Amino acid sequence: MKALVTGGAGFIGSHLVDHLVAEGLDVVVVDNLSMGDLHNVKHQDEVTIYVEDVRNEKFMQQLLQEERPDYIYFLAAVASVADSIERPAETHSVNQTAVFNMLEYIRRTNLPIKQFLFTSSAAVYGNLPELPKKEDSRVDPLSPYAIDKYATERFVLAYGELYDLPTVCVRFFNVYGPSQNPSSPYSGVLSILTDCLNNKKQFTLYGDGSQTRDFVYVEDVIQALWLITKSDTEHEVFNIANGNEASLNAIIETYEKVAGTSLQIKKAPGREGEVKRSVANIGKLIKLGYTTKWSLEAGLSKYWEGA
Ligand code: UD2
Repeated sequence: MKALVTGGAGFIGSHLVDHLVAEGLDVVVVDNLSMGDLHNVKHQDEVTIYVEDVRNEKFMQQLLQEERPDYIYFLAAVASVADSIERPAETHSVNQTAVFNMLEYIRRTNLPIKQFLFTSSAAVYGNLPELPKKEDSRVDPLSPYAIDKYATERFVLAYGELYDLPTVCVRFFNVYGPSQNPSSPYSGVLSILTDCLNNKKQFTLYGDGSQTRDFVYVEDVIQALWLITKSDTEHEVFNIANGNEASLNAIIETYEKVAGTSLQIKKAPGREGEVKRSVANIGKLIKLGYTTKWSLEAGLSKYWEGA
């Protein structure tokens, strides 16, 4: 069995690649290294890596013909709401057009695949008050990023139904863990907190810290992705989260305890378009056998150990 992972040198992608290699699959990675890093890929001698952009349609078509993957995990994305607001056309070309082009090519050429998994985001839910978010909760995508993710989900599912393709979508909540790049102000807050605690840097807290998030350790995310693959599920959407709501203040307090050091905090106004509360219902995943192995404290301890 062979798996193609786009974005396989990125944060979540590289953890997925490790897992797929351990499961005995042949793994092919496409990554343009815009956020990813080849050092993230542990078993480079066992993985075929193409440093390429998923927007290079000709290249991607040739790759599919030559490699003929059974499983396709589409993780390549500009994973930033703020970027999508600043550069909507460019982020659209990655977050939607590249995925659409691949699906269309698979349809036109009848390429046999076992699963096409698209990674979407909790961003699709926007700021509506219903909590916890279920996969069939109302959506309210507010940014180009969220609109691209939601619209692409719909393409992926419609292609699945209309052309009998084995497609599935996941919505990541706030994923954290080793290899998450802290270099941009829009990087995951836990990668920034780790960097600040480790290097005695000042942390900018946007808002009063009462905003909540559902943080899920990357190993649990990989567990979820693999369960979805093994279950041969089709035409479904799954939340991938921990199922617990924690405020940023509580997270900071827990992380300070874990790290045994205190954070220097500078307060700043809340970010525009910020989601106030976020937590997932993970019942659908649990039905597939998902059990969260990492509480926030355990995940933070493990993350801190390696930092
Ligand atoms: C997450 C996703 C984003 C999108 C969005 C949908 C990540 C990294 N981002 O954004 O891609 O799917 O959910 O709603 O998972 N914060 C600070 N200081 C900092 C950085 C962040 O106070 O230096 C705050 C930030 O204002 C927010 C919280 O920490 O309230 C989490 O921020 P984040 O960027 O990690 O994730 P989020 O939920 O905004």
